[in-house]
Parts: sequence; structure tokens; C-alpha cells
Amino acid sequence: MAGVVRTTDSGRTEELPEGVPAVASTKEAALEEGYGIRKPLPRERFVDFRDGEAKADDPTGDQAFNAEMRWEAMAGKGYLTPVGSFFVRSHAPTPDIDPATWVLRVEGPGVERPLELGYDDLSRLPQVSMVRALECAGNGRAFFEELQGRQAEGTPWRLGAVGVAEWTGVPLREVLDRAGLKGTAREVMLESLDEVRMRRPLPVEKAVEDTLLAFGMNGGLLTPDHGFPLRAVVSGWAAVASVKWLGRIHVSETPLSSPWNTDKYVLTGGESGARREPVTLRGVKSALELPWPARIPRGKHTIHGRSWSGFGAISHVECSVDGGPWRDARLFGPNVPGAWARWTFDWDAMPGEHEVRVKATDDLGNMQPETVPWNDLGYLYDGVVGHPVSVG
Ligand SMILES: Nc1nc2c(c(=O)[nH]1)N[C@H]1C(S)=C(S)[C@@H](COP(=O)(O)O)O[C@H]1N2
Ligand SMILES: [Mo]
Repeated sequence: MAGVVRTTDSGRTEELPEGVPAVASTKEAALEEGYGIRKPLPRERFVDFRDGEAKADDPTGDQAFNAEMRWEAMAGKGYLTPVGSFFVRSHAPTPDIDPATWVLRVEGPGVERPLELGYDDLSRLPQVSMVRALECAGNGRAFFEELQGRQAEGTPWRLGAVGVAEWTGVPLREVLDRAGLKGTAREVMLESLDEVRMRRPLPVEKAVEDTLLAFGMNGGLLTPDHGFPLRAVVSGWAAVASVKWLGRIHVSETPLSSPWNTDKYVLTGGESGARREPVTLRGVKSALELPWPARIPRGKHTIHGRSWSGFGAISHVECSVDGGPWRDARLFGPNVPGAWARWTFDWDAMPGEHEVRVKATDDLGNMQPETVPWNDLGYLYDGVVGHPVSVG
């Protein structure tokens, strides 16, 4: 068998020696060599946290696995986020997984018959496609510092840790049914093959309702950084639940825990006090398709943006300039529940420094709040934010 070929972020191609294990990249190696994400991260499309100041703030090197989409990359784009612009959030380097030897194991006391499915077995099961957003629980974390003066630990994303794709795969329900899901089954732990062996439990109800095991993204195969050969897509939940590089699914009859729902990705501090509630559903949010900060010429503009909700479709979007009256934006195009809606509003921009604020409401009446209660790890910042726009 030929060695595994991979492309580094500088565009260099390298061949790994024969006989490397399926998971070849370690965090240590990635840090030494300066990469962790495989796709190119052109500066015009991504904030690369390995740059300058951000790097100095990152003693563990975790930022080598994060790339934030620049919102201006969505300007003039269609409904879906192109794979080449989709944010990446990993906790270890993108692994090399050979689909020829890869298997998905489904086991545990919650199923009658353990299963082992290869890549070909999986592609013979009933398939569906669904358009959904993935958004990191920490998207917007920078605003705790920028708007509330209190820095939360973790990647300082502004609004670009979100994207919408068409995911194709097999409903998790189909796989669980084939393993003989028991009536007593309670939780479904999704486990990964990357170096951190990420694992996060889902209630069995959510697992069978609409969770997808995706092997396709935007009409092509999933790419390595986004979970090839197989990832979960958990609708409406913070994307930490959407485990990439799946290798095992464990079904229990009792509640399950792992560091990923007890230590990380939990709401602690602030109003939630001593409780450590796992982050699940996302709120309502909005972004302008403009650089941060933006600079535009004076005069009439049609400003574009998108709003999204973990609960449903977007029903209403309003914009305000410099604290002035809220004006309705015009929604257009698809508005898939759990994905996003595009909109525009017209602005006759006068010279000077301005702030544009957007407030969206979903079809269940959830509205973006003015402020967001603090939590120690800086999750779920879904408040209204002022986008700085310099007009001149
Ligand atoms: N195996 C594995 N799955 C993972 C992660 C990871 O580090 N390892 N990161 C999670 C987090 S925190 C997010 S936000 C999403 C990011 O998905 P993306 O990189 O495809 O945008 O993947 C989730 N799934
Ligand atoms: Mo995340």
C-alpha cells in the first residue's frame, strides 16, 4: 500500500512512511511542524489564531486547530458556506483515516446486537440530506471581554465559528435500529478517533429524532478537517455534540459522562452557579457580511447579513445604526429551520465612525437579548453586538 499523502497548511505535500497507524498526527508533532488543520487557510477567508498576538496568548498550542471564518467571505455567496470557507474547531490535529480499514462499532447494554459497519456497509444504508448550521459553543466569546470587560478562557471567536452546509448521510436511528435498540436505552455516546478521543453523550430521544451520521458535505465527501470518513450532525445543538471522525457508538441504559460534558462545554459560574450544566441548544444570532471592523464609502448601501437559531427558522430581523430606531431587514431566499436566513437592509451612510446592530427573532419567539449572562468558559454569547463601520 502506498504511503498516506497529506497537504500541510503551507500547501506542501508530504508522504508519510508506510505502515503508519490510521491516526497519524499527534498534537506534539502538529505543534512542532506548525499545522493541525489540513485545508488551506487563506488570510482573506480565515482568522488564523496562530498569528501574532493570539499566538502569544496560547501556551498550549490549541489554536493550531482553530480557524475562524471571516464574515466578508460570505458576501455575495449563496445559502451554503463553501467547504473552503467553513470554520474549523478541533482539539487535536486532523487525523489520517483510511476508509478501507475504518469501522464504526455500535455496542453497549442499550442494544441487542453489537454491530461493526465498514465504509461500504454504511453507504448501503438509507441516506438523507439535510441543510443545517454548525456553530461552536464558544462563538462570540470575544464579546464577553469586548462588551463586558471580562475575559473568558478559550478561543476569542467573534462571529465566524458558524457555517451552514448540506450534510448527507445515514440517520443515526437507522444504525441504532439495526443494532436492536432496546426500549430501556438511555444515552448514546459518540466517540472519535482523533488524538483527544472526543466523546459526548446524547439522550436517546435526540439521537433517534434527527441526528445524522454524515459522510457528505455540500455534495462532496466530507473532507479530513470536517470529520472524514464520518461525523455526527446534531441539529440545533452547539457543534461540540457533532463529533467528527467517529469510531464507536456506545449505547447505555444509564446516564453517561465524559470530560466533554462534565468539565468542558459546561455552563459554570455566573447565574448557573455551582451547577455544571452541559451546553446543548444554541440561541439566536446574527452577523453582517462585512469585515470586522468594516470600512465603506459614504452614500447608499445595501448591507447583507445572516441570522440563525438553534430552535427553528428566523421570522424577523431588525437593524439599528448608532442606537437609532430599529428598522426591519428584508429576509430573502431559503430559511431552513436550524440553518440560517439571509437578509438585507438599506443604509445611507454618513461619514464617521458607526455601529450597526442586528436583532433577530425566530419562529418560536426567541429574540437576541441585549446582554448575555456571564459563564466562566464563555459559551453561548448570543446577544446583540455593535459591528464597527467606518464611513469615509
Ligand atoms: N472528534 C472531534 N470532534 C469534534 C471536535 C474535536 O475536536 N474532535 N470539535 C467539536 C467542536 S468544539 C466543534 S465547534 C465542531 C467543529 O466542526 P468543524 O471543524 O467541522 O467546523 O466539531 C466538534 N467535533
Ligand atoms: Mo466548538
